[in-house]
Amino acid sequence: MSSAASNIDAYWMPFTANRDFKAKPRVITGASGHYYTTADGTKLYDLFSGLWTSGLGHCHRKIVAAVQKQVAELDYCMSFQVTNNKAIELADRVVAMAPEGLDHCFFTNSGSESVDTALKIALGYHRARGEGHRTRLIGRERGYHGVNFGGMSVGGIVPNRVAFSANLIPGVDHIGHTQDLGRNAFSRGLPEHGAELANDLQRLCDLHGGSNIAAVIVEPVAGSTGVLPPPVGYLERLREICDAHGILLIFDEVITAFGRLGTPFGADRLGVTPDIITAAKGLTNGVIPMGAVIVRDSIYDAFMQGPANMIELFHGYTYSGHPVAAAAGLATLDVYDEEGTFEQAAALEQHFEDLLHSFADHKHVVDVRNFGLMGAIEMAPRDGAPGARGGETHKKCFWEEQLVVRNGMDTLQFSPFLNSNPDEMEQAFAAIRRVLDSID
Ligand code: PXG
Repeated sequence: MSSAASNIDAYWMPFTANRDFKAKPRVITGASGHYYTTADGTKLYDLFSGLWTSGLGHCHRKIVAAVQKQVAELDYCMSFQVTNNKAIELADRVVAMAPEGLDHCFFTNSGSESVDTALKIALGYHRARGEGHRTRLIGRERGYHGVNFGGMSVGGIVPNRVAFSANLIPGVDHIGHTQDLGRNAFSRGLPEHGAELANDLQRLCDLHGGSNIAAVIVEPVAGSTGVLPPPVGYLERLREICDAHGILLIFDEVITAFGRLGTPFGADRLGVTPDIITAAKGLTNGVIPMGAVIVRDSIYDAFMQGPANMIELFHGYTYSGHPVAAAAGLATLDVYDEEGTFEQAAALEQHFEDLLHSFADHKHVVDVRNFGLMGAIEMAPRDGAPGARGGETHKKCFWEEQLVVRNGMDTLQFSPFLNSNPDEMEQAFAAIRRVLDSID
């Protein structure tokens, strides 16, 4: 059966209004560089670089070639008890790029799996050190850490949690989010006010006893909730409180790793080093699903005790370190190096910031936020119809301007390619202005 004749109803789409979507589907059939194509040959500019994934553009020749070669050479091998050469090589490359002291890498297949793995490693680490009473996990309101039970529980996106509220994992608490429109609206880069919001972690230490807390997980720049860069001094304060109480600090860098902030990791750009980093997306440029958890030596070493013939961490996935994914990862890291991608991203930042902030005086806009190549334009919701304005913008951009823009409710989110062409970026924002001017 040709794809045109397929019954779209069979496909239950993730994080999508299925009925609304299926009434007029937006189906991509091809991609090259900075553009998608649809079945009728329409080219669309991708202003979200996949889903924060594909900073190098789509179907990069070198990554495609590496995947094709690998799949014909070693398609798969057991991931437990034996391994493959590409996984070993990639782990070594990843830790070489990671902040100093984070020297071990565990592979997963997604951001959600990276987060749940990191939480389990944090709990296991304390237990191995004889501090098994440290069981509490702390997340942050509006945080997004994927959709598995651990990540959903430490996450703070309300609609993702409400249906499962009785089944969230126990022993989790949240610090407050950092958005403060009153003081920080239209900040360029890191907002000036709000370092003190990190003291909310001290409040939870006072409440539970810091010695009962295993780990704190935050996105260094919150992405999914609509791009909330940390206030100046905020992450430093979190680090201090964690150190004072022996709590592990986990940075969920599923979005911010691999160049999105112009540096290998967000930790590099922000000058604060966590104990564990979770990553995915840009690790393979989105070409093959893969995630990674990068940990401090002391964490790995804590597990490497007891009889050497025993498994130290009872955790792993059939596809951990999959050779084809690892080959995609190796090629992606090569291209980042060869093309100077992170420097390209850093050089684009100012122009991106100026384009975003040119919307500051638009009648629908209540805030503009940006850091690195992450940006958001927050619009006021329509009376009685939250999300309608954002949804209409997404659809109009797609159908009338051949532009893919992501909205979370009424906030437009932007994840330009790390190697964007400034003219194309300008044209894309000109198209967004036409759309915003045309809607109520
Ligand atoms: N952590 C963070 C910080 C993420 O951004 C995940 C974990 C989960 O990754 P997986 O691979 O399991 O989806 C993510 C994923 C958005 C958006 O609109 C972002 C994500 C997912 C869906 C939507 O910004 N990021």
